[in-house]
Amino acid sequence: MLRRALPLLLACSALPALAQAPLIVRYTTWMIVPGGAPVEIESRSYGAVHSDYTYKDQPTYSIISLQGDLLECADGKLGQSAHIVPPGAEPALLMLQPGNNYALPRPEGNTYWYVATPEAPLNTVRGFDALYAWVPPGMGAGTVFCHAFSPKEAGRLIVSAADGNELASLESDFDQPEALMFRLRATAPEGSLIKISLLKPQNPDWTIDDAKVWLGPELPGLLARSVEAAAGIQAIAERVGIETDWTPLCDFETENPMTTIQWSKPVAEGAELPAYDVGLSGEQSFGGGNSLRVQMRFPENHQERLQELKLFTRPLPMDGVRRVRFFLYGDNSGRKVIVRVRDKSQEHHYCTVGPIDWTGWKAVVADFENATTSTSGGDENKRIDGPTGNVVIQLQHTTGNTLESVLYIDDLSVRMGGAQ
Ligand SMILES: [Ca+2]
Ligand SMILES: [Ca+2]
Ligand SMILES: [Ca+2]
Repeated sequence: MLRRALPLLLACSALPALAQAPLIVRYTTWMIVPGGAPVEIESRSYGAVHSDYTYKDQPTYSIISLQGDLLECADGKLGQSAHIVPPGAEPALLMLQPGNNYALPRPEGNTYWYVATPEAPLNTVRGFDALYAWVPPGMGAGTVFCHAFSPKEAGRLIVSAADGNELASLESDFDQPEALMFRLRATAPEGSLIKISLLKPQNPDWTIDDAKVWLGPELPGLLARSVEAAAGIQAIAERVGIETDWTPLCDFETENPMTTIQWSKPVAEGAELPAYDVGLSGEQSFGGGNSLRVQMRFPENHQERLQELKLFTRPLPMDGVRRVRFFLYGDNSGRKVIVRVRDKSQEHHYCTVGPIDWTGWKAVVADFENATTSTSGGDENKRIDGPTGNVVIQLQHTTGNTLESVLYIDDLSVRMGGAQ
């Protein structure tokens, strides 16, 4: 027993020491910091570290309440440290804007978080040993993104379990954003912590410098410097409107919920193409061992400018849906994804998600609350009324897209709780 526990204890005791070095951030980076606790922000000029160029950008630091009100805006001086105290007792957002120069924020205490969402990535310099994220209950996997846009600047991205065991890693130049997918070895009812490291690449031709890091939209986009602070991510995520309680609808393990599959434009009787083949498959999966495989094929002389393959689920339990989420294994085909929900009154709600411009697993989120959506028919109350509804995944082919696609869909869930 002791022999098994000892390496774990040692691994854990080594973590806080590593976590103390201040992170270097650049451009615009957001944090959440406790109210009333001072934050020391060191400003470092790019020119002091690199001999090739000097930037005159002066730093600006803003404190914004969790409700979005600007509380304080401080102009820093390049090369000098600033001392900022968020007013009040409530946690607040800290927007760091060192421009092309560097900021090294050091909040007092351990309980603070870096924002790392697709919209507000963490802009790091020279990587980091350990940042901790929280994987909500019910999620057995997730994605971490990195983009080190400059050539030759690269990194080794590693995701580990909280005990230090590596789950996934990827060394790349990250010239384009790339996702690293990880699978947890075990899930817990209260969710799981993971450790993310961005280290110097092993390839001797590469270095580590600028890199944007963010979490896939299936994870609360917050990173902590300590395990203790990571344990508080759920509570703070909910306060800033990051939803952590999704309702799973289909896992595509044993049942194919797509009961109707059709083209938007009629295909001539007996025509060989366009054709589709849709069914459960073990070739790829996000959660579990299976997913829904969707193959579509078009003739070379395809005449229709637009054709859509529409996949209708059977009626699924839902009411007051605000968001629909599923995982899509993309093929970079450029086909557009539209998510429709048909509510109990036959009101159709449409949300265009965008083109499939990625390869591999990625969360697709149709935000019926905030994104531009349209409705037609039904009771016209613009609410996705239950007790059941059908999710329709529409894959739009346009002239110029590749003629053949194989996509995979997994883990469909909804976020409910709409008004009324
Ligand atoms: Ca690069
Ligand atoms: Ca599955
Ligand atoms: Ca309705």
